[in-house]
Amino acid sequence: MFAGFMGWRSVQGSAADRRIPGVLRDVHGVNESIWSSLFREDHLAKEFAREDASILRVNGRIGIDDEIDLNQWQIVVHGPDGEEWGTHTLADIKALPRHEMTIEHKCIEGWAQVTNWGGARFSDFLNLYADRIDGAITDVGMETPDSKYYVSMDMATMRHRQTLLAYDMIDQPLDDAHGAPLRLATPLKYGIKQLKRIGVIQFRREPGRDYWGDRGYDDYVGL
Ligand SMILES: Nc1nc2c(c(=O)[nH]1)N[C@H]1C(S)=C(S)[C@@H](COP(=O)(O)O)O[C@H]1N2
Ligand SMILES: [Mo]
Repeated sequence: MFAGFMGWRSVQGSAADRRIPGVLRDVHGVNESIWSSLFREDHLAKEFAREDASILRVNGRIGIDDEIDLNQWQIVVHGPDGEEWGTHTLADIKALPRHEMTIEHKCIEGWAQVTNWGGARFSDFLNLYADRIDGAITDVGMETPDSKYYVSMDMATMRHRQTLLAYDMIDQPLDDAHGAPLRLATPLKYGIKQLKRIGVIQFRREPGRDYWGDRGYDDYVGL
C-alpha cells in the first residue's frame, strides 16, 4: 500500500505547494490524490428536491438523554496518542463555510427519510488541523460528551464533500433529540454512524471502538 502512495507522490507537485515544508507537502499531496480518486463527482450520493425534505423521526437516544448546557458545549479534539489538539465552540464551526444537502437518511432498522441538513463540511474542519494530519491518520472517532455513544469512521468518508458537521435540519437549529448542537450527517453511511451531539473527535491511525460494531454490526455499514 505504501509503495502505491510513493507512486502517487512522484506525479504530484505544483508551484502552489512549495510554501509548505517538504514532509508535510508530500503527505498532503498524496492524500489529495488518493481521496479525489476515491470519490469522483459520479460517486456523490443522490440529492433530492428541497421540498421533499421532512423533519426526521427521532431514533436512538444513547448518549443524549442527559441535559447539557449548550452554552458550555464544545468539541474536544484528540490526536492519535490521546493528546489534546484543540477545542471548538459552535461559533467556530459556524465560521466555516455553510453547506446544505437534501439527502436520504437510511436507518439500518429498515426505514429511510429525505431530509435537509445545513452545516460545515468535515473536510473544512479537517483543514484546521492540516499541519498535524498526515497519511497515517485513517480513522476518525466521535463520541457523545458522556462517551455513551461512539463511532469509528474511515477517513475517506469523513473527507467526502457530503459529510457534514450539521447544526441545522431544514433551516432550524437541531433540537436535543436530533443531536443539538452538532451532529454528523452523511448519505454515505447508515444512521448508526451519524453521531448525534458530538462531544469528542479523535484522529486515529486505525479503526477504534464503535458502539454498534462492538455489538455485532458490520463496522463498515456503508451503502
Ligand atoms: N448519540 C447518538 N447518536 C445517534 C444515535 C444514538 O442512539 N445516539 N442513533 C443513530 C441512529 S440508529 C439513527 S437512525 C440516527 C437517527 O437520527 P434522528 O433521530 O435525527 O432521526 O441517529 C444516529 N445517531
Ligand atoms: Mo438507525
